[in-house]
Amino acid sequence: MFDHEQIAAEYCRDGVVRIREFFPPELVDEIRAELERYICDDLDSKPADARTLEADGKTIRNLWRLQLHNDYFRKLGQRPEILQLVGKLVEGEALLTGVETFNKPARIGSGVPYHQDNAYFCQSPPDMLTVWIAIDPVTVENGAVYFITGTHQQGMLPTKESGVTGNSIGMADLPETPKSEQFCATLNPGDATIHHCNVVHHSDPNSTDQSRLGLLLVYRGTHTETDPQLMASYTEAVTATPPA
Ligand SMILES: O=C(O)CCC(=O)C(=O)O
Repeated sequence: MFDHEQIAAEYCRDGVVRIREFFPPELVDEIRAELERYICDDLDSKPADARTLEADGKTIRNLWRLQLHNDYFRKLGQRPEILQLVGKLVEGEALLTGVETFNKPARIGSGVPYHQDNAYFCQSPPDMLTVWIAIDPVTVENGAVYFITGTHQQGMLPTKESGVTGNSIGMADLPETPKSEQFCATLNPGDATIHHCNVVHHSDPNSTDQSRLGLLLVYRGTHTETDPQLMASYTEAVTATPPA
């Protein structure tokens, strides 16, 4: 179904690869409907850290830990064809560790500061990645994710607390690569990117009338372990700025 060799080659070189039509339109519709149902029927009964709100205090910025709170999304993330592809990229057996959303709602969706995901995941070796699936169209204007290709080969760069709710740890120094030279992941619904946990990326606020909903499936190789030093920095940052 997926061209594993081509995807792996691009992922290894750039730290990010775009895959068109990762999910068919019917599945995108089904995911949207289940997210709406979950928010409407289930979310109130979940712990506060099952979601992060935007600055208005009511609009959802992120849903977290859907793999624990919702059978549909756990099963989706454990589809054999995805585990097989991801296993090749994490160089081992793929383990689903997170299912979440970055909703980026129209007009009030907030930005995400420059970061490397492993500042949050804290894994060694860094054989961990995110499959980011577009549910809405993703455009330059509504807040596409920008990646600095090749930065996954630089190891962990210095971090600092960001003060951003839902993205508490960012990079200490802003990268020099201008946005015009970064990879802007514009996507149609059903398209996806897969990015390495050390590739530097960020996204802008959404100032348009079009929502930019993304569903994220996060995996690590079963062989990775938590790095105590990374975890100490992350714990300080998330304690200073909790997700909820
Ligand atoms: O969806 C976004 O705007 C940011 C996503 C992100 O930071 C991530 O996938 O790690």
